[in-house]
Amino acid sequence: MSTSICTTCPYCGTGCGVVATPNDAGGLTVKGDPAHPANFGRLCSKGSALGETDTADGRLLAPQIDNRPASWDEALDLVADRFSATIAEHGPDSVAFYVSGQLLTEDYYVANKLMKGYIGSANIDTNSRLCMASSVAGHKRAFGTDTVPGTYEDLELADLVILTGSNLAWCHPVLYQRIAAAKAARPSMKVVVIDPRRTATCDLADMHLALRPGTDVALFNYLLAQTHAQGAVDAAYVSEHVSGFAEALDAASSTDASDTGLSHAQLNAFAALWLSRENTVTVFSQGVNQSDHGADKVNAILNCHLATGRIGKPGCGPFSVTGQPNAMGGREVGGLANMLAAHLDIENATHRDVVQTFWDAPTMADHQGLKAVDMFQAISAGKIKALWVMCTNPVVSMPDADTVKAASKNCDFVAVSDLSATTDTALLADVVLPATGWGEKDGTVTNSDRTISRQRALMPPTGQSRHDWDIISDVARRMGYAGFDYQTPAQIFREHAVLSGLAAAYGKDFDITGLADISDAEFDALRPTRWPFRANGTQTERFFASGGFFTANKRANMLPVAQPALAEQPADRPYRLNTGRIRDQWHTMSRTALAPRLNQHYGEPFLELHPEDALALGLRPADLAQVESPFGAAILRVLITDRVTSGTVFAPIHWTGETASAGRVSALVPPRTDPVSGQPDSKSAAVSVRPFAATWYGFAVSAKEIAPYTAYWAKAKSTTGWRVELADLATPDHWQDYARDLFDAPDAQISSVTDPARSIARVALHEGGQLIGALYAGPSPVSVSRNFATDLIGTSGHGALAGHPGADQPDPGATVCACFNVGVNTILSAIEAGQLMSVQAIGAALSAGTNCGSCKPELATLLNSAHNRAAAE
Ligand SMILES: Nc1nc2c(c(=O)[nH]1)N[C@H]1C(S)=C(S)[C@@H](COP(=O)(O)OP(=O)(O)OC[C@H]3O[C@@H](n4cnc5c(=O)[nH]c(N)nc54)[C@H](O)[C@@H]3O)O[C@H]1N2
Ligand SMILES: Nc1nc2c(c(=O)[nH]1)N[C@H]1C(S)=C(S)[C@@H](COP(=O)(O)OP(=O)(O)OC[C@H]3O[C@@H](n4cnc5c(=O)[nH]c(N)nc54)[C@H](O)[C@@H]3O)O[C@H]1N2
Ligand code: SF4
Ligand SMILES: [Mo]
Repeated sequence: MSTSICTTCPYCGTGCGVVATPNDAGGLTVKGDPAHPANFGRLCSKGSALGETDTADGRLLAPQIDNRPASWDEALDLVADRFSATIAEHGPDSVAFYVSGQLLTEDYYVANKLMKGYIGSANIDTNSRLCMASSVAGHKRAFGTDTVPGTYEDLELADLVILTGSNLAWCHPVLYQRIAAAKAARPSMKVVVIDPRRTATCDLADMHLALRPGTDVALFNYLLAQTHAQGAVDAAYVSEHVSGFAEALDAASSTDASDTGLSHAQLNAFAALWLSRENTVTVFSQGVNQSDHGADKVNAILNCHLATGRIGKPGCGPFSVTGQPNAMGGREVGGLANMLAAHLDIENATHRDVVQTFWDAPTMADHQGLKAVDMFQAISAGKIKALWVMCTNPVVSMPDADTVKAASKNCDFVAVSDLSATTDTALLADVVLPATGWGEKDGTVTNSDRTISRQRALMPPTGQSRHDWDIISDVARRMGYAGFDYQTPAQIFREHAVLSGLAAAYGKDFDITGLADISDAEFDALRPTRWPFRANGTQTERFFASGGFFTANKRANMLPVAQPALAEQPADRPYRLNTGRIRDQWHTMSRTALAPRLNQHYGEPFLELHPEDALALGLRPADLAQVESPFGAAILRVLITDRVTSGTVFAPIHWTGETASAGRVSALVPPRTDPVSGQPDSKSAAVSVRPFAATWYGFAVSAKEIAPYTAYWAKAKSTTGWRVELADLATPDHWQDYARDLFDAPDAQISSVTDPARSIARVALHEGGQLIGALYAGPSPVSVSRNFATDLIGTSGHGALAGHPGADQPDPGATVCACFNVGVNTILSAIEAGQLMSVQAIGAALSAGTNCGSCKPELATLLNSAHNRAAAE
């Protein structure tokens, strides 16, 4: 009998507790931890697939130098030597670390200590710059420190939940489910979704405000002005605890709410809800943060909560939800280039002294380092000559990604710590260091509501991989620095906890001194703990209900914020490109794409396009679109839908050079940032869209991975091998030869049906009586049943040339429920046949939606569309 181990999901900032049990097959059985306060046993589709993604597939097993295996000694010496030599010759600011909100707190702490205290530069920035920087800046301006005042429980206690710029149903599915359950139990609770796009989250909404993108300030300024006009300001709270009310109100009153594009009726109804419900939580995320005025958007929201005193009380507060599992922990250790450890300020000489003395550090960075976008520009310009990337894939995720790619290629020295050597970034590195991954590492992460949880090792490291904190400490020692003699994560955690006490003495919020002398055994057993957790044992659930802000006068600041003028779309790039996430993939897919069932929801990069725009552009369903901006280009499958408004398009961020020929959408995004936070605006690139002039389209299934060289391809791991979408600008002369080449199967037996005149070809390849590959090609997007063809691989391949199941085997269609692999056609026919009226009824009939529940919003949409159709008939 294997014992179960409690750990934490490595994906979103919800920070769900997971109970993992190694099974006899060498894998893991994963369940939600019923005792964890983030999820109380729930998991979403990504969390429930952790057992499948935790594989040695694709893992880098030993360090690599210039693409050849090397010993740890050689690799670490090289990193240490190149950093030391660069610093000696060009100074500390000629080197940089680019790190990640997916590092554990202990890894992050050591990286920050090495750069800021020993190398003496603040050129350490993190992918949280692309993610949370505007919220951090907004919090600091309003509260004096980067504090998230509320807790998850507030989402359930609220009478009104406003979700703005957040697709919670897909991005924080368990929080969405918690709200959905609370609303079901207490229907008087209302939900408003503010998003230019009609997302899956809208299924829970009593009101969806599809505001014109980039007009959140106008909307929240309107709300503030209305709050005042209707006499709903909490005068006592404002007079005791807030500065800047009059100026903020002035700015709000002179804002034109019509900028939002919403009708008077919508605006009034929104204000009426807000005014009628004292207990309000406003959840915000990337639709707010990723903007060239993201910090102002944040402060516009905070202003409304401060003016009404709706903060820090049960069921009340502004709530910035973190994206990555340890975005919050990264902020605690000061992983951003403009922060010091433990929420201390890098501009403050006293704070710097405190940290330098505590670290016994030889030096201390005395000015801010370069923020992510500036950092890669400095690399481009040759000012930064040595870069170490840890736990992030900037060649895919940074704006202006092609320039980042060129910069990474041309930089004198690049080291990458990752699980795999084939990420787009690792491919360009001089040295790739194999890090241990989830399931192998030990340490802590902090989620969106300040709860610190343990990630625990479930198995030994894969190959020769080592923990990030250990790799960093080893390089530090090789650079000749004392102070990195760490043996365990517990030791690092204790140091971090002691430092938090010094910060608390300087009036900071982050205080975990209650854990400062935790023993190794207690660290091992640590249960989820919310900070602050002070040495005297006191904990703070919620901040600021009765003031106590971390500013000099202890008052919060309301800020006058103005809606920037709305940008005109240039005539040659008339579409505004919004980018974001899909339900079953995590970022650059290095882990989620390992689980076939997570690849079935969407199998290739796509572009959501409004029907009117599609008509004007001559794009039909499933055509390919060529999308361009001055910074780059992408080829994406067109998904025609009125979820987006005319003039705007949406593309997911997940596809990379590994998974598609031209799917890196961040290559289209300009390197334009918020001047306050330095966060890039990833949601508003101006792009042109036109049909991609394919002469043929294809779909292939293959037992082994193939490397197509068509102008368009996208590949995904399937249950039987690989599935690949293809298209090209010239049609092959000989389909059989082409197929042999594509599948790299010179000796396979071939059967085919081809019609050269119409560019139609169906080719099946067998080896040893088994189907090893099939290619379906035609002059328009091929309508072969993807699941049917996939299932034939490894069988005799009967029916492969037909490309669809016989009459007795209906095509299940695209997968909606990833847990039970239930397709859209199966669900629609069950709705029709069984007259199912509710999501629960679908669950009872097909099990769909009964495990993780992530597909429930889609089931609801299918029900609605089926019932609308029935009503219309
Ligand atoms: N499945 C999945 N979940 C994830 C992740 C993942 O990769 N996959 N990543 C995690 C991470 S790191 C993060 S940061 C979070 C992000 O979580 P979210 O912020 O919820 O996700 P996004 O899809 O980036 O963007 C949210 C919404 O902002 C909207 N939006 C765009 N422009 C505007 C605007 O001007 N105003 C408003 N109000 N809305 C706008 C978009 O239409 C989009 O629906 O998700 C986390 N969870
Ligand atoms: N256009 C556009 N661009 C965006 C966004 C957007 O909405 N639109 N969102 C932005 C946001 S919010 C974020 S957070 C970023 C995310 O973007 P990235 O951080 O670039 O994406 P990931 O795929 O999560 O990269 C993590 C890498 O770390 C590796 N890894 C996993 N675990 C470990 C570990 O324990 N140690 C080490 N050393 N490596 C590990 C993985 O294999 C992977 O290569 O993307 C940003 N980019
Ligand atoms: S909501 Fe899903 S991805 Fe996020 S922590 Fe929970 S199980 Fe993991
Ligand atoms: Mo993020």
